[in-house]
Amino acid sequence: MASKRGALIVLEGVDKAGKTTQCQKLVQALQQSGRPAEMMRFPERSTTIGKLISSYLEKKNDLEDHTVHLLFSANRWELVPLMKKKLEQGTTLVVDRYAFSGAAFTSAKPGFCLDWCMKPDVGLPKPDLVMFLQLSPAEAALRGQFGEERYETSVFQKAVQQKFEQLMKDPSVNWQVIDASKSVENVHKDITTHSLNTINTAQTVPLGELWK
Ligand code: ADP
Ligand code: FDM
Ligand code: MG
Repeated sequence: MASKRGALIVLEGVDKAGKTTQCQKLVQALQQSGRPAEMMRFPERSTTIGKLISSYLEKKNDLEDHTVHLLFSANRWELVPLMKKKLEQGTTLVVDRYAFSGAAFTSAKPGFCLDWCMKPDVGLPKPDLVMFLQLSPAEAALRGQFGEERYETSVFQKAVQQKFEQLMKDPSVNWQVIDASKSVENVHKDITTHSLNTINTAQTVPLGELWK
């Protein structure tokens, strides 16, 4: 019997949009309703590559810009066998950032084009749904100060937002823009509705390949 695969669901958005909060709530809600679900995040800081990335983000070491871009991508590729296994077993994966952050953040740096930045992630498992948590810089500022990590400045975040907007024009990806300015509970309701629809339809179509 062909068992039903899980769905690959990604949350993207700028700093403080509520990605981590909502990934956790979605996984909890899916599990409570009897649907196998697990959270993943990128970067996954626990691997050897992830530790290099983490210390780069914490500004404990510097890495050349192309090099760190390829490490972020490698950090996704190293998790692909596990992701595929879980999806095949019927577990829905709820992922906090993915290749879209990869392309948006690096291409916001001087001297990088979006096209080059997307290349290393071509062929990754394609998300069945990518929800972009939309929040204005003013509203994000109300949620607290920027942290100490690399990229956490308003100028850079605005450039990243513009790159996300370019990526969202790609009709080969199932983008849903979510109004992240609502309350945690109301954002959760919107995200749950989209996710349940996707979990049902993912069972009838094979997992795709990103940007191919
Ligand atoms: P991200 O992972 O996108 O950076 P977080 O989930 O860490 O965002 O949330 C950033 C901050 O904003 C946290 O303090 C969180 O409690 C708060 N927050 C998250 N969602 C909302 C919301 N809908 N309304 C108000 N505050 C929120
Ligand atoms: N980031 C994340 C990248 O620059 N490239 C990537 O491929 C990914 C997945 O890492 F500033 C950046 C985005 C953000 C940081 O922060 C991760 P969080 O708070 O762990 O999401
Ligand atoms: Mg987060």
